Amino acid sequence: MNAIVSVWGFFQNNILTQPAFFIAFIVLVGYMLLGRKLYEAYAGSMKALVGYLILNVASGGLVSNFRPILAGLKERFNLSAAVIDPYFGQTAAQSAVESIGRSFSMMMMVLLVGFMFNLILVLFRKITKVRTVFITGHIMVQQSATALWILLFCFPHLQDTNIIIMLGILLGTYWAVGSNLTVECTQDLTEGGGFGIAHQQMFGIWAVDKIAGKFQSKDETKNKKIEDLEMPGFLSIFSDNIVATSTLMTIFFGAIMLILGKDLMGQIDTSMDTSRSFIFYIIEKSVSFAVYLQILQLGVRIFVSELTESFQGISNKLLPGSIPAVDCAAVYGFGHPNAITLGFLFGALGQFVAILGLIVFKSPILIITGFVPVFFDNATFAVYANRKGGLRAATIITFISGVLQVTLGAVCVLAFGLSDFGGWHGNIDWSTIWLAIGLSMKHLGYVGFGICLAAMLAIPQMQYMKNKKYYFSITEDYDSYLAEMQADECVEEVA
Ligand code: ASC
Repeated sequence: MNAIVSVWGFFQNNILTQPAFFIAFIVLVGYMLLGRKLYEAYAGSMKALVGYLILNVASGGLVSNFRPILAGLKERFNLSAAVIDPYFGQTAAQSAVESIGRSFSMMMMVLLVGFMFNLILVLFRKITKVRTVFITGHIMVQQSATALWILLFCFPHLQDTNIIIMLGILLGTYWAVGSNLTVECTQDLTEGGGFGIAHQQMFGIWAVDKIAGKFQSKDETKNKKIEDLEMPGFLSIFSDNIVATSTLMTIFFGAIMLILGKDLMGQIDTSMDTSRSFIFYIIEKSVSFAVYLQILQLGVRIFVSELTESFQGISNKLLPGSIPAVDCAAVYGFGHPNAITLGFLFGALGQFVAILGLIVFKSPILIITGFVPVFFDNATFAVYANRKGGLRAATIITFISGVLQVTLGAVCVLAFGLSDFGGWHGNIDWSTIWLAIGLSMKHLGYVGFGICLAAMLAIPQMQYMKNKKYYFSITEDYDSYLAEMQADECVEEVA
């Protein structure tokens, strides 16, 4: 028994919660199940590992460079405020759990039960209608932490084992159902990329995809996509994504770094060479945003193709008809690069307006913009929104999302008793869906838990009822799904 526990512990620490190795492992197993030669499976797995590590260089670089700059505003103005960001959220959740004398180590067990429950739901997909496996390990860690606090906050007297089982089932359902919701729009966006999204805004992506089309004007000429923007005169240089991103980020982060000042920036970034000009430091730091976005797209291109191909082995032999669900950054290689930049900027604008609102209306809780939600949620929304609703949808939706992230983030801090802990998860699903789940459990107890679980499990059933014919073929064989859809559309037109 001990041996099994330690083997599992090794797997969990080194593979399951490390997306790069988990994906490399899946690619290796997938190719072997497809009957490929061992050296071919090895080659594919190495490419997936390197591709994902390249993606990590980029998303890790974005997070570690730009998160402290935004959070520095809290220090600069000596504010007592909650930073809405999952890294701060995880720390706050851990402190909150420990403040009531409970053990935070339960979190890893919750993750394990949740992941297993996701697999069970996929295994019984004929009944559950779940098609996706959530494989973004570091996100599972952050979400298990926040959800652990929410559950303990609602059921403070529940024993550890009961917490682990209840929360494992609830989280596993959220991972399965949420990622399953992103299948249709992601397959369309990536033209059969063969993956869904396993991140912090899965319900958000579904909602954005549903409403984006409503932003289309009846007058066709007014419907501009971000890629169709033709800028007059010198502005035409901004059609180039590298020029646009570097310039906009220099203005945006440059203004914030000037507000923070050279001394505070020197404390935030200890690698800063104080003998160099602050202005050149600011330019270099800001344009590194564009550098990381380029790297990110390279990494995505490398690992996505290996994962998609090899996963057919898993879906043929182990989990029929399933697809993997991965980090939201995986779609950044499929949308227009300027959508990513604009989504971030309009999300930030929405957040700043909302923060001003909190100050003006003397909110008891102040919020500080956190980098992960404002960038990764809104850049992702803009990519999906631009496809269905063009520039208007991408900018308006991300602005509204920014406002909601701040206002509902403040509600969550209050509702979940986190004001003394300085942080909240902040991503949109956590300030909407999980706010609702938390409130239901707080006020209705176990009945609330049951309602939330049943409501989530009903979602794939409703998706299936609406689209019985293509529901499984869109993941099983995208090309024949497309061919059949087009044939059906032609028949309808003729009729
Ligand atoms: C998150 C988180 C990150 C980023 C990354 C985006 O929620 O914790 O580090 O988003 O996954 O690629």
